[in-house]
Amino acid sequence: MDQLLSPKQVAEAIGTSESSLKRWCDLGLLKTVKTAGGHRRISVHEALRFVREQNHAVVEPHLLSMPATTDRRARRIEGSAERLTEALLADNQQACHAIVFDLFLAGESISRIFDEVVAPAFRSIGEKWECHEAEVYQERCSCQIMLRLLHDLRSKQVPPNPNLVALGATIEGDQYDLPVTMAEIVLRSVDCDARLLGTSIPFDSLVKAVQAHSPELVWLSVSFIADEAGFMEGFQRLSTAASKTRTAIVVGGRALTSEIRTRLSYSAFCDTMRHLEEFGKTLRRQPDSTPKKARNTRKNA
Ligand code: B12
Repeated sequence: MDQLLSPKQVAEAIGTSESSLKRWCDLGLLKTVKTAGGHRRISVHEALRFVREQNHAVVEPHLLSMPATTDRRARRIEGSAERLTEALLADNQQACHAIVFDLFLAGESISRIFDEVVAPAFRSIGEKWECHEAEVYQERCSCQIMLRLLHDLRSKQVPPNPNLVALGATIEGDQYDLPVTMAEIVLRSVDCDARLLGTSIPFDSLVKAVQAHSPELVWLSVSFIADEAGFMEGFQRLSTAASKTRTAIVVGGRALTSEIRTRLSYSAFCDTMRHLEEFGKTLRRQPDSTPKKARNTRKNA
């Protein structure tokens, strides 16, 4: 269950007075719940949402269950990818958390943090590995650190609305779990109940998941294609199943070259997490009564 804080604790976390905080609660800027004794309480998710949206400084991050800030530069996107690369290669989990969570607290969109900080850091680790400047164990260890960080970030998000279900996966043979996990978090940031099924899932099993859950959306992250012909056939089966359940298919990932894409049938291709965020927002705008019908026209990007 989400941890609950008193108005005094939230006020201390952001360096303001308890009376100001209570006034913001009265104005409805912060949602509160009441204890059995009638006292107001604020969930950590809600406090974080407020801090991000209202651009409040956080002076005592630990009160919001956040890692301590390392330095003020960490609140800017510029230079963060380089700092993250260093911290990952040095196996410094604490510094990695601070870099990402500082940007999160500063109100940066999750998609921007992923596209402009995390992805470039891994690109740079890939280049260093290629030039023998980084060891394989450092690359693997960096993935582990980032996965833990992503799970932590996900746990800090406001729980999404359960009416808009999205399922995500990578296909059989594709072990790249960072981008597919990032997509889950990005979709949850736009109030989509995104659930990552996992990595390396055969198409036939994905078809069964679509039939069983009838999700609004399926996202696939494609970083590696082992067998192109098999991929094409499997994708076609998924696409057929998705059109029956009126499920949109969103694809992305480094292995989807423009040549491969022209032969696939999907609802949207996204180059970046930012594109996915924008696409996710449009799903929310569909009328509730006919959430899937309106998106039933498929177009290739
Ligand atoms: C980590 C890693 C691995 C790990 C992954 C482990 C894990 N748990 O995820 C493992 C060990 C599997 C691996 C294996 C290999 N790897 Co590797 N790997 C990487 C590395 C360093 C990072 C990948 C990553 O996660 N990046 C972070 C993500 C978030 O960034 P991204 O993929 O660019 O995603 C962004 C966009 O593409 C987009 N996006 C991606 N997916 C989706 C999905 C949706 C829905 C949307 C909207 C958007 C979207 O948004 C993201 C954020 O902007 C890359 C370097 C690089 N350039 O990325 C090499 C890299 C991809 N690997 C490479 C190689 C060579 C290999 C191996 C062949 C090595 C080997 N000899 O065994 C094997 C291939 C095995 C295989 N079957 O795939 C090369 C590929 C070169 C090429 N020309 O294809 C790279 C580029 C390294 C290099 N510089 O040489 N690798």
